[in-house]
Amino acid sequence: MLITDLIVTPIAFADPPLLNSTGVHEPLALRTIVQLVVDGDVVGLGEGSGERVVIDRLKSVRDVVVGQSVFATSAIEALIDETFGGDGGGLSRIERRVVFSIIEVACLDAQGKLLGVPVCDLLGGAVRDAVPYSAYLFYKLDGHPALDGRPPIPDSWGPALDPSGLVAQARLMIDEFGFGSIKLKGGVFPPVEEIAGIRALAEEFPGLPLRIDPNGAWSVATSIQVARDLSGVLEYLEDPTLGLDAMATVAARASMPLATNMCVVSVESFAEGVAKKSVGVVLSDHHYWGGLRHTRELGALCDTFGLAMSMHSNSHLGISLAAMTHVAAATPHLGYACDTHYPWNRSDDVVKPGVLRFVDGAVPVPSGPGLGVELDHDVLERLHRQYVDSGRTTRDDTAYARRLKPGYDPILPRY
Ligand code: GKR
Ligand code: MG
Repeated sequence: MLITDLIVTPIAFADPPLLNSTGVHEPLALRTIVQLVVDGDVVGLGEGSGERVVIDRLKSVRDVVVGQSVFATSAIEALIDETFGGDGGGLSRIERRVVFSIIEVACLDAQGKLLGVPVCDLLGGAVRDAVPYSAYLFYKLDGHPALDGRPPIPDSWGPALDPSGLVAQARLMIDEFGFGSIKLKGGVFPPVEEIAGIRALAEEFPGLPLRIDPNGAWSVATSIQVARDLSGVLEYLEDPTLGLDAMATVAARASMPLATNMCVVSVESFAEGVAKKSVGVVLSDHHYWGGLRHTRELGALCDTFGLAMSMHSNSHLGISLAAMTHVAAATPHLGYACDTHYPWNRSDDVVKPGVLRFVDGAVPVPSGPGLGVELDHDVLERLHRQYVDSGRTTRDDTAYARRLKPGYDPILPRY
């Protein structure tokens, strides 16, 4: 059962103008879809970053991956490490794992299809039938404004620039998806305004766990103040400030646990984060941690060192959602509803509708072989064309924000 081809297709899909601490989401988000062919017949799917550098690296390992057994993911990882590590380019472990993760997921999808079992069974089996996700709220503009001759791009979400806009957005999401917890992407407005947003959500949705993530936009002093103000209101506070030391200082004074997808991001930073007591919750992400099996290992590591585990996301489509759902289902230690951007991007999904659905805020684990989702080749072709026509090769929220508001300064910490 040998890998006979690796097809790498960059795509671009519609994304609303979501605000964060570094700028604004552009009208198109970039992603890469991988089709890994086994014995010229079975195709495993993978999805990951659409950054040009990742696409180039994926293409450059094609010859290394082709000819390997689809079951030999450890050997494939070693070959990718050899290609890019040390003398082979000196890439960091995280950079190598970003490449490997997309290929590993495609291998697991193909393995599942060959064996007639779902991917979660290849990870030890599901410990939950459905994976809870949280409503991921963003401050947002009322559609992408007209720019350089391009007409405005409206969307159905409406603006969210104050507490009532956030509450309206949460209502839309919860009504449609049934989410049982809420995360707010912060770091956009002065903390006092974002605290008011969280309080409005707490009032409107009593009992729903709440989180805020300003992506390091706050100083240590501001983070401590916000932690005090929101004591008893947040289930966790995500990346209020930057770096393991600053996070440790805040963690020592905060009543709620601190969570991160920014300062504990690898095995190396994990050890340092544990020693410094920087965080209480690690946000896993199979795209960065090296695939589904390494994510499960991260669960065991967190368990061993007394840390909780949740899951991070970035703009993504259904292949990633399926992979996230399988690994979350098979990771006993994962104890919080996971993040997902899927509601923002689902209208442009590359997988055929029907399998991925939200029931009371949770995605039932797909039961078909492999990831259980099917690629829609027409949509793939359309999104690839969109990618080519856009001329884009990288995500740059700051550059886009500056085009909308000249002089925009993303300096961190900002408050
Ligand atoms: O989509 O703007 C965004 C988020 O800010 C994303 O880029 C982050 O990586 O969601 C992520 C997070 O939790 O930090
Ligand atoms: Mg985060």
